[in-house]
Amino acid sequence: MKKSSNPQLNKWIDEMVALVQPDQVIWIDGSEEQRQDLYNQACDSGEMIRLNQEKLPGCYLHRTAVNDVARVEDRTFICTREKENAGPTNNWMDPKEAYAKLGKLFEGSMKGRTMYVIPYCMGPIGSPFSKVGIELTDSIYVVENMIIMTRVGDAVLEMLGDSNDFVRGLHSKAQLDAENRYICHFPEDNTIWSVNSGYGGNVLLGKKCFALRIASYQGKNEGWMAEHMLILGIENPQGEVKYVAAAFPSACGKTNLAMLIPPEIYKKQGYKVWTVGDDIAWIRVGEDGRLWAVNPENGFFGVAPGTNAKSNPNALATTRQNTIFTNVVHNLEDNTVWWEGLDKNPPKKAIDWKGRPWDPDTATEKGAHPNSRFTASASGCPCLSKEFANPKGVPLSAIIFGGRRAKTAPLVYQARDWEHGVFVGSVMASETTAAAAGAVGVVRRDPMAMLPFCGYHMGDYFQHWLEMGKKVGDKAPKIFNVNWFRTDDEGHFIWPGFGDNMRVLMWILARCDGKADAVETPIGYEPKPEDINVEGLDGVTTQTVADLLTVDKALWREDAANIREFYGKFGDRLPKELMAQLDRLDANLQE
Ligand code: GTP
Ligand code: SPV
Ligand code: MN
Repeated sequence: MKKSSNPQLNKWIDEMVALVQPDQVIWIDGSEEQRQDLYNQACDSGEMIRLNQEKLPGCYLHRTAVNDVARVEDRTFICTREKENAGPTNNWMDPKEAYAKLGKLFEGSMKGRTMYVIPYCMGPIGSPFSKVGIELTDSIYVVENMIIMTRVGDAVLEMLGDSNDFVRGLHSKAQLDAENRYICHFPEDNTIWSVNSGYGGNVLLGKKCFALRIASYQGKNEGWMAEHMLILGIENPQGEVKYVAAAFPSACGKTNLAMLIPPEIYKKQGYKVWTVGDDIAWIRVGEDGRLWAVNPENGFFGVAPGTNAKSNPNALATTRQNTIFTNVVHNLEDNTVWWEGLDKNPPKKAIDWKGRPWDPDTATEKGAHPNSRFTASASGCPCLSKEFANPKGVPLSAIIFGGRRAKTAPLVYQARDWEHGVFVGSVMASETTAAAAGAVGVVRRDPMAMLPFCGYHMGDYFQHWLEMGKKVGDKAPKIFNVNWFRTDDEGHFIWPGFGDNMRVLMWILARCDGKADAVETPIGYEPKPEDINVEGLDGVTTQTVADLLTVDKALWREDAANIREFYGKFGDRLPKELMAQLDRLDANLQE
């Protein structure tokens, strides 16, 4: 059974085996043979369904338990020894109590089951910036997802060698008991324990648990940043590529922006967009003193509904091979998949995400869960950047924040400088989505889109942002805020979004190059409406853009009051620079 020559790793695995008591232990070696063998087993047991291999080669369908379809923020804990260090925005549990409580739930939870040992690497294998994790799990679904989302297998063990520097992740589906579902992080022990769930964000421990919650803590201590950001490159007709990173909350458009196809007016000039990442960025100061971003993942765990040949042809193409679909509609007519917003032809013979026969003509419920997802390999993405696996990453020209705001936030504005930009990120607000369990459409503060993912005190996190800015000085990326989601009185989105977001990116890049003007407003710099190109848009004019850029002072005053209340939570751990920024906003709004 023992396959590693790393004594610390072996010792930990022995302890975990004694706790969960599996019938056998299998090490994931990264071979295609083992991967196929596990798919076969999962299809035999019914855990996965093999889809039409002519239309969707290498593709599978999985349905989770109906009460286990999204991240569970109220059951997610940061277990620091001092409560204060988890901060006011995280749930906290004493590590001793958490180990004891979850230990009971883990005890014997793998009896009669196989435990898989997944050695995985976040970032390209061998890069000094990459980090190793080991996930122990009793779920083949988790194994197959981790194989797509990360780099796994023997090569990772080789990279780890005898080092003790790896994140210890333990996951068991246990009984999938929602009442005893816990996702606990022990940043001071490099450890993650997740029990009683089988849903992506709760169980693919390399993703949100490690690459954001644990890594944000590591980054603070080691002088780098782990952020909930997409990374994309925009190539101009001369072949020069500029990179931007953007932080939007869950289900607010990162995958879509990362895979954007430029509108015709830009395409014909020769502009191209390249995807480096769609969810997570690890950001460091490079040798040239600029900020460089790496995508630590190796695949995309994307929202299925709304993905179609018009909104996101690149994402759709990415999912046509070697993809696991979770909680979408099973199209029995040709053994493929369907979801709301794929096309206007829902299958007549189908099974819904709950596993029940589903007829689009009589159905009263959606066929696919709003948070149904695809797990697709980056290698299948037609617009994958050639820098995707560059261990140095890509240099950032701009950082963009954004969320879903029906009113208040304008289409785009620029922060006056880094410090103001940190303020803009820290006061981000967005309507909640189906990516997390709980109410949908409620506006909440979600600083830097990291509210559910920051592994330490959010006040210290803001301070870390300020310090990173000091390190890069005038080489810092310019900071912007966008909102694709303003609505009219009937609740329809005004801005066309998707590929047309390129029009806003073009102003952002022009600002970075010092080639575009701006208008100073109480909240920051805005474009002149005529500087957002609307050529070729149907029904959207420069006047529409002007409307999307309005700053309603009354609404903003309400927002500022709400920000002050939010800031109050952080007490003396809120950097004074941010309070000064808020005072300045208040003053600007009184004028
Ligand atoms: P996570 O994977 O949860 O982190 O989500 P994400 O930020 O990658 O969001 P994604 O790109 O998957 O988009 C989520 C939803 O927002 C989908 O239903 C999209 O169709 C919709 N969406 C994305 N971009 C736009 C846009 O520009 N305008 C509008 N109106 N909707 C958008
Ligand atoms: C998100 O919710 O931001 C996601 C999906 O990217 S999950 O991996 O479930 O967190
Ligand atoms: Mn995400």
